[in-house]
Amino acid sequence: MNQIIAPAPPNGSTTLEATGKKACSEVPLFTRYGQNPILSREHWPYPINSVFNAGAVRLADGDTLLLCRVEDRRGLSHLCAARSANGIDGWRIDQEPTLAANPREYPEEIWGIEDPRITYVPELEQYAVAYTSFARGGPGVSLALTRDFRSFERFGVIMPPEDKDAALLPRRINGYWAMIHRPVTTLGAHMWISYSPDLRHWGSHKIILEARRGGWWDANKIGLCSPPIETAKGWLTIYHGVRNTASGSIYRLGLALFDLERPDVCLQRGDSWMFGPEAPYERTGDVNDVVFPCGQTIGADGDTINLYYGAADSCMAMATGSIRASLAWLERNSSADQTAGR
Ligand code: BMA
Repeated sequence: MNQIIAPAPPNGSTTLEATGKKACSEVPLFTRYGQNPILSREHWPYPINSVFNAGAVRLADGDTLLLCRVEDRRGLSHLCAARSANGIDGWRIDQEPTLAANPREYPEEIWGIEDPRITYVPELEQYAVAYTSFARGGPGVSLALTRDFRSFERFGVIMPPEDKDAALLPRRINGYWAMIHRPVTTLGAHMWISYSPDLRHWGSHKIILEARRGGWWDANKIGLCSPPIETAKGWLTIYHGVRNTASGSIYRLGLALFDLERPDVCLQRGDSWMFGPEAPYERTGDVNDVVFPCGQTIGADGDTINLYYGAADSCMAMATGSIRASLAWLERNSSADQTAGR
């Protein structure tokens, strides 16, 4: 009988352990909720195709609100709110779209609105919802403010096509609002930051994180996932990276840390991905091999990350992680020269 024996590492070789680094598979940073998916089209009070890529927030009354991207049976998306006391089940779903495209007043939305990221802004005492508006020119970034997820003040498109994957930081930086977003330019599909005095006029654009190149998991395209989490060490940021393969794209998640007062400065960037499509509902759906978070809530302990993510563009799932563990993972798994693509 043939026996395959792994060769012993040569003397003096450097193992991952010896360098203090760990392969991503050894460190399950985020743990999937056992009864995923938490929301799918069967839950919906009206006929839809799919529900995915929800923004998330903990409301003042303690409820978790997911502002879900809902794709109707024309293939166009709108946003619909689902509320739950424990953020896992018992969802109370709005009986009709909460925020629907309004192409008459906002022609940039003729093909729908998608992928909201929610930021609570204490100075405004409102939630800022940055979402993708989709029309002939391609996807752009639109913004709305709301106090209650029932009525919205719409700002229209604030970053013209092609742009998406945007979230507002919760406070001004040196007097200016800051928005992270992902335009596609001749330079590629990288993450940028832009600043505004009034949330309407945006400038001082700068690349903050580049897609890597070649064989890397985050070659080709990257984009912000959920809004950055403010920690003592910096803005802890989950981003997605897209690897193009012969059988399609794989959407996986990485971590980066940006300076608190200079959010254009990347302090650390993980080399490996820390979460990717493995479960059946992530591997198979309308778009296979996609995990796509647009929001998280932080637990009462101030450390637990409840990460809400769209799976395979078909349903909503949840995984839990820890801010402390994520920062420690970044310490172990990042190397120098983090901003640039390699
Ligand atoms: C991205 C976005 C997401 C989607 C993903 C996978 O470009 O459009 O909404 O989940 O592709 O299809």
